Amino acid sequence: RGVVAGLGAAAVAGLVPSRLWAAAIKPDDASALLVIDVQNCFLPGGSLAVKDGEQVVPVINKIAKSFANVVMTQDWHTPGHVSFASAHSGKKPFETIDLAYGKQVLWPDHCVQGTDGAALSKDLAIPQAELIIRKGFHQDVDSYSAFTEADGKTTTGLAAYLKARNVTRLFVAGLATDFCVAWTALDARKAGFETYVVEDACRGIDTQGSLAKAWADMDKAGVKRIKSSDIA
Ligand code: VGL
Ligand code: ZN
Repeated sequence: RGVVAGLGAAAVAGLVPSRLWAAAIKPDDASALLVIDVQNCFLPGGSLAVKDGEQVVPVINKIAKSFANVVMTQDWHTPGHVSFASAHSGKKPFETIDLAYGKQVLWPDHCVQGTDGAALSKDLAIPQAELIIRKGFHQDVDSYSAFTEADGKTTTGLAAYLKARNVTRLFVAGLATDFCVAWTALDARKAGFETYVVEDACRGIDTQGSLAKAWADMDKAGVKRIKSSDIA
C-alpha cells in the first residue's frame, strides 16, 4: 500500500478534503469508450458547428489509449430528414415542433449520408475502434442516442452488442454534450451500464437551457461526471 492508498485513507478519515483526492479510474476489458458524433458538421466550418468542438479531439485521442474497446457513432441522416428545419415550411433552425414521438428541435441540414460533413474528423487517431454505429437514418425519426431512436423504442442494436461482448462500464465523450452525449448516457443507464461522461472530452450546443438540463438529468440518472485526468 503506497502513498495513494495512504492519502485515500486520510481522505476517508476526513483529514484531506475529498475533492483533493480521487481514485484514478482504470478502464478494463469490461469497459468501452463511446466516441459520439465527432463529425465535420459539428466541427468548425460545419453546418451545425459546436463551439470549441475541435478541442475534444486531442482529449479523446489521449484517453482512447487506455481503452481496449472503443465504439464510435456517426449521425447519418437522409436528405430532407425530419430533424432538418428545411423540411418544414416556415420553420427555422433551433425552433421546435411536435412530432408523433414528442418535441423535436429543428436543426440546420447536417450529417447527410455520404457527405464530407458526415465524415468522422480526420484528426481522430483511434485505430483500435471496433464498431461505428450510424444513427438517425430513418427519415421520420431522429436519434440523438446511440442506443434507442427518438421514438423511444427502435433500437440501434448497441446495447445487445456491448452485452454480447461482456462490456458493463461505459465512458462517453464527444459532441454534443446536451444532445447526443446526454441521450446516449441516459439510455446507457436505462440499459443497466455503469456510465461515466468525460466532461472535458465533450462540448455542448446549449440552446434554450439544454446544457444545464442535460447535466441535471444525467446526475439524476446516476451518470458519473468525470474529467479525462481521472482516467489512468
Ligand atoms: C446532434 C443535434 C442534431 C448531436 C445530432 O450529435 O448532438 N445534435 N443531431
Ligand atoms: Zn442529427
